[in-house]
Amino acid sequence: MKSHGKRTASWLIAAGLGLAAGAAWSADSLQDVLKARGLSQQDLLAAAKTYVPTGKRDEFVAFSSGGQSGQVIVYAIPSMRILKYIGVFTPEPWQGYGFDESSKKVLAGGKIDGKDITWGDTHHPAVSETNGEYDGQFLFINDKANPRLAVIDLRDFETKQIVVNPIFKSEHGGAFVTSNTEYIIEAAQYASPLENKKFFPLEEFNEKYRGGVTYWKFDRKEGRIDVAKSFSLELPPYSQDLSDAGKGPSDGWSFTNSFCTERYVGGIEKGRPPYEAGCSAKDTDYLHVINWKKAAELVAAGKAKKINGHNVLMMETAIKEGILFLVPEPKSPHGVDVTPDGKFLTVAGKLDTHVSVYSFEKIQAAIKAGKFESKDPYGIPVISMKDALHTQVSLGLGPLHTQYDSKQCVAYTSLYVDSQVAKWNYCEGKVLDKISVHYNIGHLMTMEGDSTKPAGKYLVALNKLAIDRFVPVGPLHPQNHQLIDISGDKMQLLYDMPVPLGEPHYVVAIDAKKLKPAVRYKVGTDSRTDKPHPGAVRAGEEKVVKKGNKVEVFATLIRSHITPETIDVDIGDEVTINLTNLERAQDETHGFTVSTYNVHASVEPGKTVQVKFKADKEGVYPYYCTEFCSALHLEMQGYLLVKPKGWKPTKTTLAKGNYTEADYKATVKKVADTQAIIDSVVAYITSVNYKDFPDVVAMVEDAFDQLGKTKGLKEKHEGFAAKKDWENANLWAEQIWQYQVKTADLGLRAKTYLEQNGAKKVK
Ligand code: RUQ
Ligand code: CUA
Repeated sequence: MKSHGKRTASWLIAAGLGLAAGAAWSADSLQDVLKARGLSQQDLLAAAKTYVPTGKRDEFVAFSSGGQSGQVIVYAIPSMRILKYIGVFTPEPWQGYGFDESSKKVLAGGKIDGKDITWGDTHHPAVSETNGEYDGQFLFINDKANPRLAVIDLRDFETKQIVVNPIFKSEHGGAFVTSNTEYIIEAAQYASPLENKKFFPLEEFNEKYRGGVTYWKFDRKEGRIDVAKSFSLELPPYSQDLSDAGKGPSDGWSFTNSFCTERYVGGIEKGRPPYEAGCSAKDTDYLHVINWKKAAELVAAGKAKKINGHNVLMMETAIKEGILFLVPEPKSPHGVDVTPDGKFLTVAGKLDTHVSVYSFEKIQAAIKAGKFESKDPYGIPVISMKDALHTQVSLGLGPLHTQYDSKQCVAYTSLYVDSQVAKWNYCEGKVLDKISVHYNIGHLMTMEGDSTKPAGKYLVALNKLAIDRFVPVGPLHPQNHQLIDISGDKMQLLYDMPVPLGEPHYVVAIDAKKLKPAVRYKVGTDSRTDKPHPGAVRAGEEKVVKKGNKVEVFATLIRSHITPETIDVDIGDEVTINLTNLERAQDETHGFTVSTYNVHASVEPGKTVQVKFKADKEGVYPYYCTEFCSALHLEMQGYLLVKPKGWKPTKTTLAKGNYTEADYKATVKKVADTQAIIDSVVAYITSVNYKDFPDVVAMVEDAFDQLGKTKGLKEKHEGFAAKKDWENANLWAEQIWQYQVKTADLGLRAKTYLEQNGAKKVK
């Protein structure tokens, strides 16, 4: 312990005096490097376009579906550096998600029929919008396998809510938001009876199975979905697929693709042709055109039917009220994507080489004129394709999804079979450029490319296969996201990024400047409810309350101790530990775990988290902070003592250390030396314009906060010294040094920051 302290002291001195050697650049010239690494000029250009120098930040932040991991992956563009995984449908230990009580409650919102579902097939993330533009406040994502939708608050990048679709058994066409995030759209995929747990044989598919679209009402002030105000629209048992909300002139409407309008039921095991054959037999499927604004009014007027306690507007009502229409679209279509101006919708053919551009104006004209070519078997009016089409463009094989550029009329469509991205003009209906990707692209994404104001610049191709692109890591390959420069006339491939967490179906990217996440919580906040946590305490209020076999601990965390440092319980006690992080400093998160009790908390500055378990095994269980938060992180520890039945103490004092007067004097000297370093760092900081750097101002505040904690300790150690209690005298002096170390650590960090960011001398 003592020698560790000494080493730290000399390290501090070295750093404080600026003796640490800086890394020197090797003498290679650019040409040498190109030659040695076998790089071309083109590679160099691509590298320069993606490289974000140390200390600098990226321009865009991407939120990627984490596929089967049930999480969200956050990465930055153009560097393609991964910033974070957000636990959504799946427990995520680092963030304590699913290991502390509040986050368990969020996950419990995703239980279906009383059962935990601890994975998700996440597909489509969506950023909240204001007037059709990304506003950076919330993120939504769906789970296709278990029809659920999650709300993530971008103020802290935490999942706040999971809702289960009350009538579907799967859902693919979500999450898509309306222009002002009034609703989050979620369309069913595989038709099934809407009434939960009702059985109907496949022979009754046409009569009893149904699809639909759900409109989840979003309460922006609460930051939560309002389940009671949400509703669905019953639709035929066509496999409703991707959706999009109208914008501008088409605001108030939504569009949902479908496939398998054949309503074919397979049975390959019985000798029937399989689904894939029967579901692609017809030349066209249907685009559903829905007036959601009117639908919401009808629901409010009591015209919906309750199914599983949820408001469902039945097809019959929707047809009668004139809010539901169909338009044929080429064979097994996939994406439907409304143009930034809201005037057109592009639909990709998947099994057709065309992208079809529908005109919203023409669709409206047909509706107004009552001009329909037919009705589907359920009586829904069908607008003819030619009455609705603006143009069709042959792009290539397997068109799937479309995104838009900041340049007028320019769109990009992924071509799955061709493994290409096509750049084309949707106003004039002509192809502009094509680029090969590797391999078999699914979605693609441009910056804010599905909003009313796409930002252009970059495109990411989300390829379904990586095959030979990376160092092999076994039969399961990473996914491959490829970054493409779209700023010029020709697209240019810049970078391959392996994604090793699941198949990300879709990504959205937002201008990084629009995100303003907090660095700390108001002290005592339960981050999952945004409310004060009942278990929060302030410094000095820590306590252990025992009632019968229930033990509740109210603890605090701050560099580098957990208060309390011992927790005594009897075997069988139910233990609840509330932990409040008292730090105000940026990035001073403490973690918490108790050996072998499967609890873990991530306690960011200001947060209060609760963990709970039954102390059902006698023994000694260390608990500690799991984040390397300070030089004395390893010492941020304590013991949970689980005593057996009837145990009585025989020894009542702790072992003493052998501290002498000389030890005490040495510690006092160390304190004085360290104070001199602190003073010199403070002198440097105050000699420059540190007040112009908000991050430094925060560090300086934190440093003085740490130093402030030494108040009264000098009197304390001197008091013990007067009584020749060298143990207490030495240890309380040592505690001053602990706070000094943290102060100096912060001061040095601030000094380095100032030196690297061009701080200027002030008089
Ligand atoms: S879709 S398969 Cu977004 Cu192309 Cu899910
Ligand atoms: Cu707190 Cu480590």
